[in-house]
Amino acid sequence: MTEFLTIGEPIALFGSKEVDLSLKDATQFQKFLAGAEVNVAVGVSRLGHSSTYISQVGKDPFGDFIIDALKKNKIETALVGQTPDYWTAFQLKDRVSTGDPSIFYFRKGSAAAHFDPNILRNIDFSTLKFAHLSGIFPAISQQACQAFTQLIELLAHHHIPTTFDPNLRPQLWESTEKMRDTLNHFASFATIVLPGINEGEILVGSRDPNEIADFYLQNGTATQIVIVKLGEEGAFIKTKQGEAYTVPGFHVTKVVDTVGAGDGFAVGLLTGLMENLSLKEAVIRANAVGALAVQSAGDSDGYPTKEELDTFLKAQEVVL
Ligand code: KDG
Repeated sequence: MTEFLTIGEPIALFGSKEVDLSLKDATQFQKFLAGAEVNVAVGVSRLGHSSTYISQVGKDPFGDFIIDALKKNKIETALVGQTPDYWTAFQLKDRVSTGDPSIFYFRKGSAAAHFDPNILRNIDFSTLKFAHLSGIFPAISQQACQAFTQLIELLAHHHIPTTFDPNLRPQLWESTEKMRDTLNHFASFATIVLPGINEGEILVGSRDPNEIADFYLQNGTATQIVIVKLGEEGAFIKTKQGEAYTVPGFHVTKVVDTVGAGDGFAVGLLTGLMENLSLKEAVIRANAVGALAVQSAGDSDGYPTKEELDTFLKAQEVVL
């Protein structure tokens, strides 16, 4: 009985504490909860909305750590299976003074990749206001991709609006063409499509936000809104009704870690819409959560509580 639902692969993340040292040489790591979709569940829950996460972890210390972390973040774990047959995924991330960190995954054949589709039978759709989907889960295995398709059908059947973040992970796909065709197909079922500008270039073949938006608005009968994430520049929004505008982002002076900003954007947007903010206000909140996210080391550690968000917006002289 929650307002929000997402499905994904959770990952135990070991973030290096040593700035500008390669993963080969780093010796000091801090453990975090990670995974694009779980990040969104954490942020949604932190802003006071009940949230369900669907996945499967191993019966191993990382799996226990993840279930514990979900519970600490008040996320419903009834639909997180735990299997003794496969390991939970983990990843290493270095710490850089500028740009994006490098990430090394240990996830092939993971417990989530062997997701048990029977878990989907126990979803309670009755109180759901939104579901968030990303292009990572269908990329991790054929089995996950089939379950993802099944979930999309169930969500459509229950008329649950969905956001879709392509979240390109080329290393998980057999080819760029397969990635592009599959993700554009899944995007066509989403109410709101959330590509980043660089992802748009790969998926649509254009860096023009308007052209990217037009592609997705024409691609899917379900798609009502496309929001192209422009990083620090903010976001370009276009609706099926033909409304189009850019909402500028917030300037951040000290970036600690860029990973998790896109998921933070989804957090702000989804919670804003669940609280009946206008689309423009929800995107301002999305930019704010994205800006707060990059100021902390873990993926989701910078996501704000309602109070922290209000303080940030007040300091920026924004009233929502
Ligand atoms: O968006 C953040 C993710 O990149 C990170 O948490 C790990 O899910 C992950 C992935 O596949 O990259």
